[in-house]
Amino acid sequence: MHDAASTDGTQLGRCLWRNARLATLASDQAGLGVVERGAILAKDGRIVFAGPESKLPAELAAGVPVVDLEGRLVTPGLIDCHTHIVHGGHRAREFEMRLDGASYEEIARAGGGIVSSVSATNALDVDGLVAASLPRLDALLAEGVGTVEVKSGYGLSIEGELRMLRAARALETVRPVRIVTSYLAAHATPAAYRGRNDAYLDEVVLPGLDQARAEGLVDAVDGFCEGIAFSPAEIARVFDRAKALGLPVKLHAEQLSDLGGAKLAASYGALSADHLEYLGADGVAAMAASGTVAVILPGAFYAIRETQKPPIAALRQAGVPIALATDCNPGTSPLTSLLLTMNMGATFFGLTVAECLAGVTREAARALGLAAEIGTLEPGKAADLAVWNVESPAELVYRIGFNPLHQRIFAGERVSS
Ligand code: DI6
Ligand code: FE
Repeated sequence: MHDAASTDGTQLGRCLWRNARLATLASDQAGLGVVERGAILAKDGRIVFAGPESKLPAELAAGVPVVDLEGRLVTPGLIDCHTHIVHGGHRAREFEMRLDGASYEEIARAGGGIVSSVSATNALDVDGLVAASLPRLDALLAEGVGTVEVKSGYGLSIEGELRMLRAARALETVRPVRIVTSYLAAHATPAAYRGRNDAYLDEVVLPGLDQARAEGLVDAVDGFCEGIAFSPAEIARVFDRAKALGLPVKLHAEQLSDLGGAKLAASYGALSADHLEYLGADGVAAMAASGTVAVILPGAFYAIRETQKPPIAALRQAGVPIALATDCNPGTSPLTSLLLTMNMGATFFGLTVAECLAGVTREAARALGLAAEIGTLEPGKAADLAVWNVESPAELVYRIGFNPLHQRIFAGERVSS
């Protein structure tokens, strides 16, 4: 983890922020869990108190540096729980092809899409991948993001996938951020294995997962369950290996069609199923039963001009937790704004302000298996905070392309200007 260098004189990880409006997102509170005239006390990078300043025991705050937030809004540090920010090159040419009428699927079947990012990614070493990713990471951090999930999936060879995961881990050493990695070799089949998915699984995906696990490079295992990618049966082979290695799973599911991917993921107790435009009632029921989080990705919906919306009302009715993420990737979602993602989640899919903010904090943490560590302003959680120049939490969702961040706090240290 990056050693956050204190920039406002507070001792490492110790500070009292007072005179603030807190949106705690605490799960035992209705809506945003707003606390007026609130205070947050952190010690050793963790929250020890978050609540009305009047209830803060004086002895607890004795000798701790104090910062007056002048009535500003404080939320948990934002969490982008689904990104592909580590990759080489771009796909602007395909963007033009789609403007000329080609569909995402047609481009993929013609050898474009994910496979076309592979050569640009594999042309870079770890340092090159880190350098290529930093502008995307910095754009996220500038909007108060403190945790980013990063997938492999553009190497499509054992060494290429491991290199991507090493680069993802390296991002934590050069920026004050928490990086969570997902192994996504089952993203697409490289040209050498075209039409031979099982051979690709046997010779690359599964042995690559073993090596990634052995090197401590992987926190979860992901896959792309789709007609242009992998079948439920093929994904099940990857998930069986993940299970044998003691790794949690998640899945790109029902993005372009309903293959029963979310249901399969739920049967493995998946942390999340992501995209879900074509999710059916059986998939909703399976996710509700397993506690699998629905990660909604409006950037991809927008960029490929999808018309089928994910079944938000059914997910809400069934009590399925709903998260939001950028899906930042060069093909279907070259989006590096979690604030704009929230605006899209509300405007396209009818998510409420509270659902959007929970979707990039508490529920995003849940989608990463980190609900005990981050995602709310509660004692015991990491002191990751975002301080905003807004009067109302709704302004964080309502604006389009505007960043009202005042300060970002990571592990109890101010890390932004
Ligand atoms: N679904 C997506 O939208 C991205 N990956 C996936 O499984 C697309 C990634 C790309 O086109 O580069
Ligand atoms: Fe994705």
